[in-house]
Amino acid sequence: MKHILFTDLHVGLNINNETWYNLPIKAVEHLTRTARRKNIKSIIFCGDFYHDRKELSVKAIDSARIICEMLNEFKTHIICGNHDAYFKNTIELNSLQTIDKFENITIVTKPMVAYEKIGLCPWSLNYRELNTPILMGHFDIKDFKMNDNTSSIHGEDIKSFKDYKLVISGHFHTHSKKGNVVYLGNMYGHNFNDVDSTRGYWIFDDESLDMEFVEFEDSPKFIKVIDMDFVESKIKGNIVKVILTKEYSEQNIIDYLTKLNSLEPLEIDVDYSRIKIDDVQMDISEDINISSLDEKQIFHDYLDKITIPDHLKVKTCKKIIDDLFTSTD
Ligand SMILES: [Mn+2]
Repeated sequence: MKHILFTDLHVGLNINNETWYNLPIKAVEHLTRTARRKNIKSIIFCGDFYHDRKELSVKAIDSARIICEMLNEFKTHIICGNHDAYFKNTIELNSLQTIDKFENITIVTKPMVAYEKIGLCPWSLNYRELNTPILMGHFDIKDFKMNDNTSSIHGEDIKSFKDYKLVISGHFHTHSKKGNVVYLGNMYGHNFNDVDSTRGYWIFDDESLDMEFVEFEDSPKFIKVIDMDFVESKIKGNIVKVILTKEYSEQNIIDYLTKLNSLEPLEIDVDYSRIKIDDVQMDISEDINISSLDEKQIFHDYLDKITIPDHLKVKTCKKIIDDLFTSTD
């Protein structure tokens, strides 16, 4: 039998932004279309349906309703993840109660067996009683990739799962595989830890244990642009972080950002903090006694020797220095 597997929707992520409410809806539209086309009857979700553990916005609840109405066309299991639970170490109080009213959707808040061979286990509960060849859940296992840059250092040992033929998990958002354990990876990147990576969902055959990846392309990508070096086709609809490492004139930066904006990114964020200002070599002969110089004069000399950005005037800078000295007199 075939199933569609997906995980970590995090409905309600980036609470004030319409795109982020539409994204999980578009993602589920995509996978339900695939299920219909391939005549797949079962959908299993591996945890973290909602994003915020403490409170849900009206918009998040409404997005969840739209998503569940689509999933209800199939036999769907939604496993409770850590983000769905109010407390860290127990899922007793969880937000999935808001979607526990659809005829064909089973909310998994206790370990259970589905289709005779698949054990389903929510966050923080004991899976060991599930004597099935396949185990799915929301597990915290050591030494797996958490995102594109870091791996988990805490969590359970992979050896605890050795009795299962295959373990499939949500929780870490980057896809990875080690031994008999597979982390699915989420449907779309959530932040700049997810730069340039491919995201989507899986078609799983519970007899052959084959997993086929289906990319969900219709999501904003996180793109980093260093200085002014960018590929025009990568900007549209994406979240762009421009990291400036060199000095540019104000006009230069305005022209550049206007050009970038005309390519219709979803968001642009400019990081000015990494601009390198060249070390200034003061040419002071050894026989000058600095302490004898006027402090104001030292600043003026300094300003004469350095190259300041085009949009600043040396004269204005000197005036500011003078004013500072006057005000502290
Ligand atoms: Mn998650």
